[in-house]
Amino acid sequence: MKRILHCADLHLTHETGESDYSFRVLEEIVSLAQRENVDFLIFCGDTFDTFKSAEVLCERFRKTLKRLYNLKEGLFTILLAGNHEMLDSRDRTLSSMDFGVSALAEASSFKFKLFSFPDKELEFLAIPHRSNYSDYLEWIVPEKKSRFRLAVAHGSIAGLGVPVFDEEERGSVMDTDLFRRLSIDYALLGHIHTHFLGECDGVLLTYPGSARVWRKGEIGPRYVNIIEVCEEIKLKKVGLPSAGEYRFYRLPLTLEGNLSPTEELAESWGVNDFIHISLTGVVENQSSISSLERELRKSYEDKVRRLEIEREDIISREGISKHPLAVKFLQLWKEAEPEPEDGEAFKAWLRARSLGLKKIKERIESGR
Ligand SMILES: [Mn+2]
Repeated sequence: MKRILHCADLHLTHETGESDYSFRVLEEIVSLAQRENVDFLIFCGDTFDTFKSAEVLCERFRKTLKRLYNLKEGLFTILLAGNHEMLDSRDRTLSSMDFGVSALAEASSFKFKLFSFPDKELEFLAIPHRSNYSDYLEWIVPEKKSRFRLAVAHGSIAGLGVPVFDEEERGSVMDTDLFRRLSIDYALLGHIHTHFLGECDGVLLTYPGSARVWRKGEIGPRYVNIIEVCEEIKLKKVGLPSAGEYRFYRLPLTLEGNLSPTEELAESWGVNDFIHISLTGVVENQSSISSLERELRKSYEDKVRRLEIEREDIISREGISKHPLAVKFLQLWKEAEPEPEDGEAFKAWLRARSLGLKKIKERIESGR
């Protein structure tokens, strides 16, 4: 039985603030590779956030991997270039650097490359990232000789229903026909930051998702795939606690600028989490907001990796609560109060106050 650790989109960065965090996740991946006794460690693209990050962090990366080779004889590692390693590269290539990997796969050297391990009954077809793969019909790929052929690639897949995050993820699309045509049994992919496992035309495809929280909105645990190859191919996703989670809260304020009673904050938070709070609502004056923000920072800043408090969604309008429209609205709103135990209804009710007051503010200001 052979074992593979498949990770992607780690986005190691040299920028202060996230650099040590991103490396803690790499260290966890290396420890996991050791614990799972893997034969192959595959970095499926966007391992570095930019070309510059790859340059700055190359040595630190090599040193982090080094202990693995000492422990596992015959370990084979592939570092596949994604779109991010090409950012700001200005035609320079990764091959001028020593990452300490068994194979570096980038588009400047080849469109694809086959790595065969006949004794292990498997082969990898590495397809480094490109903006366009439409010439794949002309590729002359050697016939499959091993029992299993696995693709290692970085891009989106057309028509697979993979949840796409933004325009960047939508780019550089591969056709599933490419995998079928190249006799791929299993495609190990990077680029999409959400874990995904699917099948198309008999080809299994998987994205581990980003190995760390790279941007706002990447909710849920971060994963790598551990793949076992024996009679068949088995996959398990393994969580990365050091990556933490991204958690977003929209907290409605009262007219006086206090927090409304909502769910208990911080109950489920971990030390590696990125907490993003957006304060929202119509308030009488802004002055109380600064002290509220200070209070939130004091209570939670040391408990998590990163705390971001956003105030853009707050609208202030002095004396709004005295306006006849608002008085009437707030009276009706108060009458509709659901039981606080009815969590969702209660949140919706708090939201209704903000929305109603916003509308009233607009009316007052337009002079209607
Ligand atoms: Mn990425």
